Amino acid sequence: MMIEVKAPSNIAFLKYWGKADRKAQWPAGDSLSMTLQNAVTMTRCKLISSAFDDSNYKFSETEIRQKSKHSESTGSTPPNQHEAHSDVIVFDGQPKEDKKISTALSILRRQTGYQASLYLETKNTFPKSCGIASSASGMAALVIASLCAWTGSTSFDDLEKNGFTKNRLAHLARLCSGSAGRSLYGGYVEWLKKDSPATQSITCAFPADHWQLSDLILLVSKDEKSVGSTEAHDLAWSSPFFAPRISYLPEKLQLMKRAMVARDMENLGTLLEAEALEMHSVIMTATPPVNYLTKNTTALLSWIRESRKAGVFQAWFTIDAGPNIHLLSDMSEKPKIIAALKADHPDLEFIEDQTGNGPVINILV
Ligand code: 2P0
Repeated sequence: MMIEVKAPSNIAFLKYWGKADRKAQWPAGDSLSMTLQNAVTMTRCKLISSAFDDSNYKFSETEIRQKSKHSESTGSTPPNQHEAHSDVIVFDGQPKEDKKISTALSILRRQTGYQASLYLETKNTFPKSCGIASSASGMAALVIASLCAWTGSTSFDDLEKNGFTKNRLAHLARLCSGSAGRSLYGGYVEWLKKDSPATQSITCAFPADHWQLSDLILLVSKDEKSVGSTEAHDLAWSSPFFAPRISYLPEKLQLMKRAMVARDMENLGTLLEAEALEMHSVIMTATPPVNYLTKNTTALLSWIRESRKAGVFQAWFTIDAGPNIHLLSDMSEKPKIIAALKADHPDLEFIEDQTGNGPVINILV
């Protein structure tokens, strides 16, 4: 049986930046995100119960001989108790060695005890390095798909009966990549630091139907990041702005949630822009400093503020750890923003997204 999981990415309103404990994936502060609808990773997964039953993948003669010996020696051992793994990872149609995926599978095996080898085929609906967190959707999809295969589950109800609630899955995803923990739920999701790694929490703060927002993702640059997020997280502590930021985060979270309760876009938008610029100030004043914003990014930020002031549209920006811009607004503003983008920036590519409902599991026959 093959399972297909569609897991969304998310855009942080309040940013997870810096870790209090790297090994435990305990964040330095609280974060809040909006789950996306269209930017998803699709991952197909099934158990490889023996070397010979996977018609999608051709092993070399040597591998077959080795695996055949292994199968004989383990005799009637059920697939989930095999100790040696020979996972097959296919990315965009090509078999691939992926360090992030194999590290994540090691974490999952250590945390859950499941050992069986997996066939995993994965692709994204959005281009790489476009300002959408592919590790968030990718790791969320990987966790759900692997646990479905290992436990024989075909739905979230099944997973729960087998001991894997959404909450447990969210924490497993967090261990693979922090922001992925927030992609287990739809709507708006908060990840609270609390007092210890064991008490940190990930929960849905508002469902998607509380407030549907448009997110137009402006593709300023498709270049690979020079410094990855995991590495840049570690530099946060060296910025003089990091300590004051951390002390103010709980209050900022409350201000954002109050604006969301009132569905007050202007208030939320003002907070979103200040938050994104604050995170980038920390990043740019770290030792060594990192610069994710390009001159095209800053030119567009000015254009957004000028257009808003001139009453062309009402939209506010946020930016993750890269040069691309997420433009958030009420759904009713979207046509005006697209018209202005086409008029003033005809060559700028953008992706249309909005508040999403969270991951789904399908059975493929
Ligand atoms: C976030 N970002 O809250 C922030 C805002 C980027 C900017 O979480 O090391 O890929 O895998 O836990 O989750 C990017 O960091 O880092 C991130 P790891 P992750 O979405």
